Amino acid sequence: MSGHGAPIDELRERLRGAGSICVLTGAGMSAESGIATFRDALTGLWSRFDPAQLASEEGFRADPALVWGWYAARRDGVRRAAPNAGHVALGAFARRHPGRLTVVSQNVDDLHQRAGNAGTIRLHGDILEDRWLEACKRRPACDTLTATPGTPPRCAECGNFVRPGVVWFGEMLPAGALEAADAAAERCDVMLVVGTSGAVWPAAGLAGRARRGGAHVVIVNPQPSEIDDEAHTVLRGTAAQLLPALLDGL
Ligand code: BV8
Repeated sequence: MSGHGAPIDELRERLRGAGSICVLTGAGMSAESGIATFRDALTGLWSRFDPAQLASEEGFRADPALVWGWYAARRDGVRRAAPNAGHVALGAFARRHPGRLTVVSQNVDDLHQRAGNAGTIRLHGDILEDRWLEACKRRPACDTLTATPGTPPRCAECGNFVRPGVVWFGEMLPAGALEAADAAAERCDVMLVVGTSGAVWPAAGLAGRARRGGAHVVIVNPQPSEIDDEAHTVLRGTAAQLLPALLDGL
């Protein structure tokens, strides 16, 4: 045995033999890259901002400058951040074992992609993407790149606001993303649930779907989460510590 300690060694054997592995990630996956999580009491975004006020269409319409400013600051943070050892371990495993690993993320950053998991299923969109608030009625549609700079930028032709390409509360997830995530959860032999409080739906439901599909569900989180009951194994540690321990060398 490689001396990672019983649960890790057992899980490594299980992962070594797993034909299909699904990894569901949340904000905790990017915490060690310096991106604030949402709920962590002191440092979390929600301790300083009201999600309904900032991550919703109503909130944006009520104060476009406030919400755009908040996303602009988070975008800068994402651009300055780098994938951590957890992202890197997932990217390296995917390179060694093409087609065996599916990453499903709630995160709107691009750290999984930058670490080599180009096929990451993005449940909640992409913070670096620009979209029109209203669907542009012109044909061809106006390009957000031509928008007049501002907070937020606006269309010079029709005054339409630019908004970030994320899924706001009350909005449907991107077409196909939830279906693809459901399918990956359903077919996986092992699901690693990394760095999520399990508070946001329908993403949180994927752990239960994997368990009901017969998968061995493992939670990686230094704190208890709302979906710990779905896990067969709970590892109290961080993404950057435990993912290399679980995957490196396999
Ligand atoms: C929808 C993009 C159809 C924007 C986000 C069923 C029950 C209850 C409510 C609902 C339900 N179905 C729908 C709802 C409503 C709502 C919802 O879930 N509300 C919650 C708050 C109760 N869901 C929706 O609105 C979804 N849309 O359902 O559409 C519909 C529409 C209307 C009505 C019905 C149905 C859309 C949800 C997506 C919202 N957009 N992000 C943006 O980023 O600004 S959600 C956002 O918050 C993130 O993407 C993420 O998903 C979530 C934060 O959760 P986590 O990622 O888990 O992060 P958190 O900070 O909470 O926890 C971090 C964890 O990491 C902690 O546990 C911590 O211990 C751990 N950790 C810390 N450090 C580390 C670590 N772990 C490992 N390593 C470390 N180093």
